[in-house]
Amino acid sequence: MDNVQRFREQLRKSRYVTVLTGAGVSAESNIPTFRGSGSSSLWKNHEVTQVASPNAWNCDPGLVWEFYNYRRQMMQDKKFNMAHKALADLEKKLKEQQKTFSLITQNIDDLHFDAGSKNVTRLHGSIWMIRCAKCGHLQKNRDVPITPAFDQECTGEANRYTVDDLPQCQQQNCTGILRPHVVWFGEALRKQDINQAVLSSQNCDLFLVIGTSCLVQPAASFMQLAKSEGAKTAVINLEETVADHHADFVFHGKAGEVLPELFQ
Ligand code: BJW
Ligand code: ZN
Repeated sequence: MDNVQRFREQLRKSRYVTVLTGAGVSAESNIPTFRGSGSSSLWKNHEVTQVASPNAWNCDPGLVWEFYNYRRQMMQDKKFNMAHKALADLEKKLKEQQKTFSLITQNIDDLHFDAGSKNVTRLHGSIWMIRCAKCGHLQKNRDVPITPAFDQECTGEANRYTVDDLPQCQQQNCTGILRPHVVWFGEALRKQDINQAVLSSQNCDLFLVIGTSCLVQPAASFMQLAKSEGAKTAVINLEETVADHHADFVFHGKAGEVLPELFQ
């Protein structure tokens, strides 16, 4: 039996499947990854991980908003791809068989939802939600530009925007500014999201790791957690990752091509 057949057999036997996805799943929708080939680690000469940080927010929230306004503009018309679709179809099929499917994603683009996935935990938030940096009030928002002030060409220039240019909280007596509802390095993930991810990692019998470099914690540790509780594990990635040598199955290739074949 070849590896694909062995995997399909494992999938058929499994009663609880948990999937962790990362930026690679959206790469075929033309959303750049953070690391690895084809990634864009620089934006206007700023390291992406430096602009997307609590420190940048404290120093120059206008620059951070210029970056997220650019990302929202870039993502607003992106469509889900064959990888998202294969995962949504798998969830539907397992549900019909009274089995359980959990999807944990590090992606902020919401494309899993667009493809029809239901049981999704967004570990790093959503680019289409904003929250008050002061009172925490959370809301959906798809405005592009985020305020009229951002309807101009990106420059990445420091201190270009003033507080008046930024989106303001509309809650009574709150003077806070609104920020993207995403998780930056050094920030805590939401407790309920971590709890959900831990539970579905511990309880599954098959754990799939798709399109993530497995370098960012705590997401990177969920596969080990699943494995330590007895789950079989599989890595699907374009390139080799640090998780490969811990996995029972490794498939190198584009998620949009590999997943439909594996889930046949
Ligand atoms: C394809 C493909 C195709 C391409 N098909 N594949 C323990 C030890 C050490 C450090 C820490 C620790 N615990 C916490 C930390 C600190 C930190 C961390 O992990 N640092 C590491 C770098 C070491 N973690 C945190 O700060 C987290 N907070 C936390 O844990 O709080 C408590 C705490 C804090 C501090 C210390 C201790 C505890 C928060 C992490 C937040 C991550 N935020 C970002 C930005 C989100 C917002 C935004 O987008 O603007 O999330 S960073 C970025 O990385 C983004 C991603 O979700 C995340 C993961 O990236 P991902 O998805 O893996 O993408 P890539 O680009 O890395 O990989 C893409 C992969 O796809 C590649 O492998 C390609 O080959 C592949 N690929 N095309 C299949 N077609
Ligand atoms: Zn507020």
